[in-house]
Amino acid sequence: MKLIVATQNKSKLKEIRHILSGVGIKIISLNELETKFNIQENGKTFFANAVKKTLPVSKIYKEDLIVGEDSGLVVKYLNGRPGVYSKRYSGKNWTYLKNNLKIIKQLEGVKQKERQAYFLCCLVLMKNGKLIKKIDGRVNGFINKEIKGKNGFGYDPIFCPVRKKLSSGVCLPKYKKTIAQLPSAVKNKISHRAFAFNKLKTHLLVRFSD
Ligand code: ITT
Repeated sequence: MKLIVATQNKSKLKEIRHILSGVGIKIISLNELETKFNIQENGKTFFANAVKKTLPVSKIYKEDLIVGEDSGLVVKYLNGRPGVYSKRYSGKNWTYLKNNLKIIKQLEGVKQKERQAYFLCCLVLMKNGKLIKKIDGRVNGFINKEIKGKNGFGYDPIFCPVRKKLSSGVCLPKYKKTIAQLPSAVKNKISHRAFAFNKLKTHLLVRFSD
């Protein structure tokens, strides 16, 4: 049995592989499958989109475990946008840079305390067309006034996680930094994806350890 990650996003896959290392199950992604999937991410919720990505794969690769996730940035001042529209927020010819610039512009002149935002990751685990688990992961923070840092992907260069000491012993930096300014090992401990996939890791270890 394999664990198929229903994603085409290589940055996500890299993070997921890092977080799930040590589980002892072979992890592959959609890019390595013979069957190609044309997924329309047009759901109204992160959960609906996560199911849209995962269900068709689990109906064909019946023997395998399939995990898919939908994630995005939720900005309070923008009434929750970009939310499920995170990927193509700047339109048909979107790029990560254009998406980031659009948010910076929409929050121009907005005070620090009104710049709260969070990343959400909604993960679903399926087998043979059935939902086994749904897990949400979230990281709170705020939108920076400028783009900073080169690590990560997506909105990482404009998102500063709030400083707090985590149970894992990791402490976010004293001075505000965007996720893109943090080493990837730190992102993989504090991110929305880290929270969700660490819970999945525990589930997999309990279920498949002999
Ligand atoms: P798959 O659907 O193939 O998994 P995707 O890139 O389309 O890959 P999503 O729809 O889940 O992924 O993600 C929507 C967007 O949310 C993504 O394009 C990023 O802009 C943003 N995003 C998600 N996770 C992020 C993260 O960890 N850091 C920064 N931005 C993130």
